[in-house]
Amino acid sequence: MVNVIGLGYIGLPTALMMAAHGIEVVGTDCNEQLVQMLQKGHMTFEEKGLDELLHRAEKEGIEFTTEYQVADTYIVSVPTPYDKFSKKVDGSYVVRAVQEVLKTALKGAVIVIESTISPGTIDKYLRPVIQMEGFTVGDDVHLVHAPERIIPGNMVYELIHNNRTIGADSRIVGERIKALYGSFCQGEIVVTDIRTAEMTKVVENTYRAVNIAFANELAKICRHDNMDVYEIIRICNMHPRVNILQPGPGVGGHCISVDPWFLVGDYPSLAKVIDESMKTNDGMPDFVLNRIYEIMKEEGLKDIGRVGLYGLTYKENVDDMRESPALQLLESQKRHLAVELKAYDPFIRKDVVANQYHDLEEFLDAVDMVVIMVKHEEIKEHMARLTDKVILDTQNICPFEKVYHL
Ligand code: SAJ
Repeated sequence: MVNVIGLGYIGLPTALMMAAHGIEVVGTDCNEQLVQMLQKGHMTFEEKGLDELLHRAEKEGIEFTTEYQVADTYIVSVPTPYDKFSKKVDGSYVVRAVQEVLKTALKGAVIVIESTISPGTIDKYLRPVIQMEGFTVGDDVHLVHAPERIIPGNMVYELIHNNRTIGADSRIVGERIKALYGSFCQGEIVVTDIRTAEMTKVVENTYRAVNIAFANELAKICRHDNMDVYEIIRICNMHPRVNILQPGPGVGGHCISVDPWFLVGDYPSLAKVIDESMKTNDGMPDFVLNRIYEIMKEEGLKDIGRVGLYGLTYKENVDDMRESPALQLLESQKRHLAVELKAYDPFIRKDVVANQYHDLEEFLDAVDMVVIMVKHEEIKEHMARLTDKVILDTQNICPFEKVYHL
């Protein structure tokens, strides 16, 4: 039986996917409200295809509880927040989850860590904790790192089709977990050692962060001399060995905006390119703020209260606001004691910022300038409603002739 610990953005889809493929799964989470919702058959966040997967998993008998189960396999997918000052990962949730697992684990059980951790965490923290509890790694329990790779917005598809990495101390344990993931994963599953698996996860996200930073830097260079960064990237990408990502208002989410800092934190004198890239990305919300002021001046707009941000989530078509560039921009504005901009996001139903609207029409009626922060499908479908607005399009989706860009 597989006990999935932590039913958030990664643990829940993984638990559902395994159950839907005939594996006996119990999902455990300390949040009682969340567990109750799942027990009643309600999804806890919005993601394409997950409702249907929940129903399939329910039919196969998945259970949700706040209790750790007696099991031979555990998948730990609890949060790993990071400290913004030290740039180090806070592994305390993972440590606590593993300590709890030890209380119920069958002899020889495998504890699979899916949570993103900084390279070396398993050696530095988890092995000693397990030993301190009186257990022997490799005999009483086994450790595996199977970093998740799915992208919010396309999780169900990617769970099935992405290649995966399994880091284990021994081939036998690695193959056992490979077979478990192979029950639903059609991609190639590579078995390697734990340190390599930890590093690959962070390196993958760092590669993307550096590539986005390059695009953001190009956007700034092009702004300086009035060149079209999108056209330049488009043409460069026609070269067979060039693949530049897109500039944007900043990098959000819990991964690409966070993981590369682990390398900077652990190797400060070596990780120079990564450090600069992260600073470039982190500076983008302020760059957008400056663009707003420049454009307001150019257009003779005086009232900052009639400027609105479209989109509060960290990217399109998800309801996740972690490290979102829009929130960073509003925070920065607040620090400068400025009147906060108006804001609207179709995915955010609770009030999370001042001057927030919950209806697109009302939002548009209340503003003269719209800053497109996120390219949700909704705004693409209602583009015609923006014809009488001054537009700063940070996502390059607006087809009008007169549009301001980054
Ligand atoms: N972004 C840009 N320009 C781009 C692409 C993205 O500015 O060309 C921005 C997005 O708007 C967003 C941020 O970057 O704010 C990150 O979005 P994303 O779609 O690139 O990635 P995430 O954070 O949703 O998911 C990433 C994925 N990692 C990689 O692609 C290497 C996913 O596969 C991982 O599972 C996930 O991190 C994770 O949990 O680690």
